[in-house]
Amino acid sequence: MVKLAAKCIVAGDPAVGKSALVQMFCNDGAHFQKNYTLTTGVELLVKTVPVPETSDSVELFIFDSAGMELFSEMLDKLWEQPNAACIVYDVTNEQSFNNCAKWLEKLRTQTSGVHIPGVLVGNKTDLIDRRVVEQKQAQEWAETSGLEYCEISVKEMENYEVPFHILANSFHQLYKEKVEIFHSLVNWKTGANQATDIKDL
Ligand SMILES: Nc1nc2c(ncn2[C@@H]2O[C@H](COP(=O)(O)OP(=O)(O)OP(=O)(O)O)[C@@H](O)[C@H]2O)c(=O)[nH]1
Ligand SMILES: [Mg+2]
Repeated sequence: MVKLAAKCIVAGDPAVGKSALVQMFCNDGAHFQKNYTLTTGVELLVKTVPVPETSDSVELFIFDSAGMELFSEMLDKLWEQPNAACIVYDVTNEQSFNNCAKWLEKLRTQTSGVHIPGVLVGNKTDLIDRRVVEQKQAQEWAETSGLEYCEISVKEMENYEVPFHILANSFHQLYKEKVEIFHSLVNWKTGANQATDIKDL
């Protein structure tokens, strides 16, 4: 049984539903934040996510960040060295989708080129008549940007767990790959030593 810990940044424009999503996920669907309370810095929430078909788990340290520029400029220090990223937009707000590129860029400056698992989340799918960002368009952008993609409605409690499960699974997968590389290096080194011993006989 392995217990991993990952720092997960939640980013995106103001009022797209980041805090509503994080609260809903961490409260196991117990509460939907109907009123908008602007986040002015970062709120840290912690939740352990089990990895399917294993006895392993990932403890997610979720950093729910302010979307408003005035506050988001102060986030650099808090965003240092993330292990996973969740970029949220509102499917009824085109600007919030276009700005995802800016959020991704901001996140990438924190990872110094190291690949981290990321997911693009289209929220508020319950507002069917007001939708302006099509799924296909967002999915294509996510793919070309190296992100997973999902659509959710926090209000309707639809798929609100999916982004964090995707991130936990991807983080766990990366961990397994690193362990395999480590084992193959150890085996290679042991094999190389044995070959040297035989040669020395
Ligand atoms: N219709 C609908 N409204 C939602 C949904 N998710 C969140 N909201 C509403 O959107 C508003 C903004 O939500 P927040 O979670 O506070 O937004 P935020 O992204 O954290 O905003 P900042 O903290 O300013 O960056 C609130 O009134 C929420 O109730 C959803 O799935 N559907
Ligand atoms: Mg917020």
